[in-house]
Amino acid sequence: MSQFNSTPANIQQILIIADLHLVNNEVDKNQLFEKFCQQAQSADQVFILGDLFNTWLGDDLSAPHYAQIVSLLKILSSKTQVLVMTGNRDFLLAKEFSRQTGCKLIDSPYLLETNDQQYVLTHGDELCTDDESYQQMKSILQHPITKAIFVRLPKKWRLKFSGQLRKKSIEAQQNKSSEIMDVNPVAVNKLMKKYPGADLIHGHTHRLNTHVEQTFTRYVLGDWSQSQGNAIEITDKLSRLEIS
Ligand SMILES: [Mn+2]
Repeated sequence: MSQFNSTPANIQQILIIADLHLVNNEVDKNQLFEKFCQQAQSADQVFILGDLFNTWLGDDLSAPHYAQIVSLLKILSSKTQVLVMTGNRDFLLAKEFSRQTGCKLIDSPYLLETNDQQYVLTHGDELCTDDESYQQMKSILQHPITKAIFVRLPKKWRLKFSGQLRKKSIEAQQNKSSEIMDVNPVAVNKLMKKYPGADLIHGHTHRLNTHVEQTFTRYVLGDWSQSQGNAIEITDKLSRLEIS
């Protein structure tokens, strides 16, 4: 579902990140995120475009597991508006996460309107249409009925199931060419036709780059390593930030 969101005229700075794939015991990356959160307190809006967490198996199970990150988000959202889109790793983020962190969950695609420009924000995996087996799997796993059943399963089962799924996904990726796992230009054009004049910002592919197309620009966010993160900053113009 599309959302139309006017950003108030007094917005000075918007920060956008994606694909941190935070893991509870990866101390360095968590510290990098903490550093980002401190810098981001002075922003007017912060967008997280999916896969903030490496896995999210339901708010009841994962919120306590990621207690440190949850508290960082809570502090950040007390200073600025934090808008979170789910990715393919953390698509089970839900109401209780939102309540505990003060972050607002947003649907994809999200139309961000500033005074100067419109941006379509999305995680990006739905644009990887060449990867048919992935899309098939996604339509099953992220179906509202599947999600409703999964979050009600005993915690032990959920942990076991996600471990098996992860193993399968790693195996599947090894047999796919790198083109298949990138966005499909036809899918991108189809999306952008609905938003004439807007530019696109997405993550998921971990291929940090800026692609100037005929009618729009596609900004791809990169993933975060243990020693370096990246963000897009929108003020009266768009620029890239490095977090290290
Ligand atoms: Mn992803």
